[in-house]
Amino acid sequence: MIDFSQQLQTPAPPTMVVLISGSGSNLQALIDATASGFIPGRIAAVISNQPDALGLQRAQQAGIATQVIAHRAYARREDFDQALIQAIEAYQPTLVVLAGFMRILTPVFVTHYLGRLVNIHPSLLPALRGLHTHERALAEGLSVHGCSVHFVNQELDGGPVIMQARVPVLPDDTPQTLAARVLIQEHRLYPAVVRLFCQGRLQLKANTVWLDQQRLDQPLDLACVAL
Ligand code: NHR
Ligand code: GAR
Repeated sequence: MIDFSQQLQTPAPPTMVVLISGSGSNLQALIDATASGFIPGRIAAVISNQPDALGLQRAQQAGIATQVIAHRAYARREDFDQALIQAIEAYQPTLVVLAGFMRILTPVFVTHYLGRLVNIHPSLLPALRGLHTHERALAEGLSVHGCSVHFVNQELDGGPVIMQARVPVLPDDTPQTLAARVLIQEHRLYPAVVRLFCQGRLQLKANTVWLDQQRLDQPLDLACVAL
């Protein structure tokens, strides 16, 4: 007797939990990309550390479960991170996505989700780690700026970079005009990376990114990948 049951079971689609702190425009790009089928996965929940984050409304509009875990309610960072882990675990996600999430995560959190935790950062890492990247890009007189998606490890904004997108810095740029130009690319970049992850093509091994079972020796460039 031949057993066909394995073939008949279609694998469950990858599940994501998205962490936000603010407007959630990157979240919206991910919602749209899952709705269209570009990302073969589903967003199970959106969690914010800020009770008034606009992104919570975007999630509700899309019928996605939301939760607020206010960091202010916790005396220690580790306590906040434990509460976050507990909330996330209810969804058993394949991937945890930081999308404009503004709290530094402690080793207990990063270790728990190592290899399935990604962040989008508004600079061409390793340049301009930390905050206020657009101001600093202008102050340093950079002619090229952009955004990066990386696996999160213990080193703040220091995890291995998966993919980047570049934008020119223009003569009359202000931090606001530059941020807006970068954000347009973020909304293309993040779905592209999350799609690869959900397709099972991305892995973190020994602090290195692997794509299709091959080590990446430099970040992918959004402009050069076939989507
Ligand atoms: N956590 C770890 N461990 N590693 C990373 O690479 C992380 C992270 C948490 C968030 C996003 C990051 C960014 O892309 C991110 C990457 C917040 C801060 C920060 O200083 C820095 C970097 C990032 C996010 N946060 C202040 C804090 O005390 C709070 C600032 C605020 O609330 O406005 O946590 O840029
Ligand atoms: C984005 O530019 C993102 O790269 C940046 O905050 C913005 C969030 O926008 N992230 C960080 O600076 C992380 N520290 P969004 O809430 O509209 O997605």
